[in-house]
Amino acid sequence: MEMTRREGLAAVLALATTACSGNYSSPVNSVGAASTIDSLHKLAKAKGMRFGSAVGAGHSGSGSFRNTGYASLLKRDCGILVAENEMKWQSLRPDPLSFNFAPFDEILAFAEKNNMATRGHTLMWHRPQWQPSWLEAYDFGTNPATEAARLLTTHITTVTDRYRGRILSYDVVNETVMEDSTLAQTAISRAIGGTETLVDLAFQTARAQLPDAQLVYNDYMSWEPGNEKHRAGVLKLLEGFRARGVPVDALGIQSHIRIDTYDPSTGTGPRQEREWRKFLDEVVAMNYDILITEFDVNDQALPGDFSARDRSVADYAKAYFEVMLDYPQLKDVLAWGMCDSYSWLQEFKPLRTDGLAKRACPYSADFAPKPLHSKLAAALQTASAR
Ligand code: 9MR
Repeated sequence: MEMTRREGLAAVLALATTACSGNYSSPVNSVGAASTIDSLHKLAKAKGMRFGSAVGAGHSGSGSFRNTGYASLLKRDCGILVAENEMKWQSLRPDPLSFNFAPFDEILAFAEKNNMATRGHTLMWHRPQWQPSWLEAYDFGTNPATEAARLLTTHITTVTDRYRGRILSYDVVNETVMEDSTLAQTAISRAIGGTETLVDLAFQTARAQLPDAQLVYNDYMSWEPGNEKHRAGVLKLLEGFRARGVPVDALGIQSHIRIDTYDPSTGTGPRQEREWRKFLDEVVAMNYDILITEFDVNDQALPGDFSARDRSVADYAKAYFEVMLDYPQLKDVLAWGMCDSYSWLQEFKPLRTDGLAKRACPYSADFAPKPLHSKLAAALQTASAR
């Protein structure tokens, strides 16, 4: 994506601002020259944490390890990666019998070559629209519960066997709680006799395979108004896991935080900080660890001006990280992409009404670090060690 003149100017201004604060001391137009930009992973590591990002296995013009400019950002800032799509059933399972491992294998090879860890996302994204179409249309036969269990456990054992010792943290189940707090239903959950039965079996199978791995339930309940029922549903699911003795170690908090409405008094968007802390308190009181698995900032409602927008996005994120980093149970922070150009949010409706691109990630289209990058660095620098 080409940078407009206005965006170029904003990048230069942003650089001037951050250069004054002493964080950046070299030109940022060339990734290679920007060697003095703080490494977010290095800052995280000093606190006993890790910083990372999603990455793809697509062509060299996408958010892929094949994109040399993008790969440079990953090498600078990340100690852990996650495949944006390549481990999902949609990518891994073209049909009921085969596995297409090649794209994910390439991501893992890139991570290992660069001494980065890799997370597994996800062994079951439990929403009908995100299942492969063959699975939603599948004929489970005369013993549907048995066939559903066989399909699920075969999938989980095959994947975890293949990556044994190389992937130590999995989003075993992703998004099974609906925004109205009920549990999602799919063809496979109906066949097996209910959503709880399905997700419990997923975690039990993963634990039997990997006694020492971190098993995560991952979801997008967030701190903005409107998430109350979603949060309540997630708490109920987590309570149920504990009551039934299901082996779940952590809650993955996706952290797609969003500025849906613009509040001129704060210059950013509304959030329910008190309620959000209460939610996190309840999660950790049940002895779950927490992770930030998919961080980005949807700036959809902010006025268009780039430099003001970048500051608002960064301020909103700073407020979020101030809360999150208060919890010593948080050790891993992963962004859902490092560069605006390749963010899923560019396609996610509603788009901005002014037609401009969203500025959701730590780096702009030309790989220049934005205020979001320096605020993340500052947040990690002031975090307590864990
Ligand atoms: O960013 C991902 C996008 O490229 C895919 O088209 C989409 C469907 O597979 O999934 C997006 O990633 C999602 C993640 O896997 C789960 N949480 C929400 C993410 C954004 O939709």
